Amino acid sequence: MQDAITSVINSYDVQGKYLDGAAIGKLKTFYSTGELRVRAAATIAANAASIVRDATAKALLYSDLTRPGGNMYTTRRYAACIRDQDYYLRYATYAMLAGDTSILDERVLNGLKETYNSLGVPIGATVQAIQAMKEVTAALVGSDAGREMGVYFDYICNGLG
Ligand code: CYC
Repeated sequence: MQDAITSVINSYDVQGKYLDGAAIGKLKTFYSTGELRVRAAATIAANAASIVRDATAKALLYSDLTRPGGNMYTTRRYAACIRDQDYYLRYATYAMLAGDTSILDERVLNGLKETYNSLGVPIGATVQAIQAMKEVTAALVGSDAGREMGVYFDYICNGLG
């Protein structure tokens, strides 16, 4: 896993270069948004269950998915779906704190699409649920932090697509 700082340093290290203006600019942006990121992560942690609940209500409930034959039908599958959304929220929050997507590639997206396809988990509905979490989260943490979280929610959606 990388973060915004190690990603800059690693790329300059392989070139054997000191940081230049572009690198310093990236670090400055990351440090100057540090307070925003930490505050957003604390708010999300304190409200995770309600974010998942509201997004589920917005995107998934009372649809074909929750009726017999749907992928969320039976409490086992319903619970797996809630759990998956909680994974996406938690890992998007980690990635937002790190300012880097590598944790999503390594711990969430690796093999996920194949797993979903083999179990018949609908990817379109999953993307809708993640987009609903993006909206609910932005309403909770404000537009700046919401936009930053949106980068990582969208990254998960693109990785599933
Ligand atoms: C299942 N979701 C799974 C499985 C995995 C994940 C590996 C198969 C194993 C299991 O059932 O636990 C996802 N596991 C992850 C992820 C990580 C991990 C992301 C990284 C931290 O370790 N079904 C729907 C909804 C959607 C849904 C649209 C919720 C948004 O209709 C999810 N995922 C869903 C369901 C299953 C599942 C219902 C169970 C499918 C089945 O067994 O039939």
